[in-house]
Amino acid sequence: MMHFKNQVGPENRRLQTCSIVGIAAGSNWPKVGRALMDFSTQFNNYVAQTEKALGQLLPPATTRPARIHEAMRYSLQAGGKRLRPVLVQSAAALFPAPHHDPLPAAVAIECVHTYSLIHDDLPCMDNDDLRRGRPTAHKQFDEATALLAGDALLTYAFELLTRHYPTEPGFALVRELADAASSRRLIGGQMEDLLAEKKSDATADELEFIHLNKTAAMIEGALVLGGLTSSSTKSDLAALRAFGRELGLTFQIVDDILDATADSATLGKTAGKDAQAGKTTFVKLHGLEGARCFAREHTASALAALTTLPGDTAFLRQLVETMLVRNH
Ligand code: GRG
Repeated sequence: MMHFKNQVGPENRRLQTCSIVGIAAGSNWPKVGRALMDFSTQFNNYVAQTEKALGQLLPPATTRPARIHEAMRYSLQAGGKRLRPVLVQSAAALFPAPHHDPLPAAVAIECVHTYSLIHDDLPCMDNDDLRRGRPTAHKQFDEATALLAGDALLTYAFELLTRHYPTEPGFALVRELADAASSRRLIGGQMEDLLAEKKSDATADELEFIHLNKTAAMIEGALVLGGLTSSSTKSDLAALRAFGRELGLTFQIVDDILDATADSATLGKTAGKDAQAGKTTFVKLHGLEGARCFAREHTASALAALTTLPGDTAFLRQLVETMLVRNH
């Protein structure tokens, strides 16, 4: 039985009864050859813009005290999918000019995301040795430096927003990012995750809270930041948020599936940790096939949310379809 709250309409109810044959079932991904090329070129383009902006917008590694600035750059420039910066840029691109430059907002959210990864890896939390294919920040430096680098990245994100958007839309951007990273959302999701881990029999409701906040909040936030740097309306922002919520849930369910099925080298982080820790995940609650079915269901909801947005949504459509079949 599927306990995860159904967020959507009739299309999803159809998917709840889908015959599950594999993670790509129901997706038209393999059929989109040419579009796939365009999508990956565009994705790589957004990533390249992000890398360039990171290099330019972060304090130089030589800034005194060099150790903290080296640690900030070490974790931030270690790669990663750059999903959130890509979402900021692709959401902004939906709307007609004039635009504010979305890149400082893209870098700001990547700073907050990276802070959360550094802190999540600390011995007092997940105690992990590997992140983005490299030793975690506390392994490479030391615990105190890693803690401070995370703190510094979080603070720096807001400095960036106020410096690059001193008038409009600075206030709205700060508020959106603060909300996504807050004790009700990112930190709240992490807190419930830690509590759930201790009892290792979390309910579907607890799992929903954790994923909506620990994972989906920052994905929603990225899309809304992009919309705010552009000429979006209130209803566009609501649609971006709805899309982000469903994309975030798809992303997390696939993350749970990968943790159970992929190897550490492919993931660039330690695989199989969830089962080892007896953690409640979509896979534990619903089994691999049930989790795959849910991932397809939330993909369908994300695609439905896109239909109310203006502009060319092909990139975001392909992104959610790619998320469903990603292998890392
Ligand atoms: C410490 C406040 C605080 C929060 C930690 C990020 C996080 C919350 C925990 C990491 C574990 C986890 C599975 C989080 C869910 C969100 C998620 C899948 C993060 C990883 O994001 P990716 O895959 O990472 O986009 P890269 O490295 O590609 O940027």
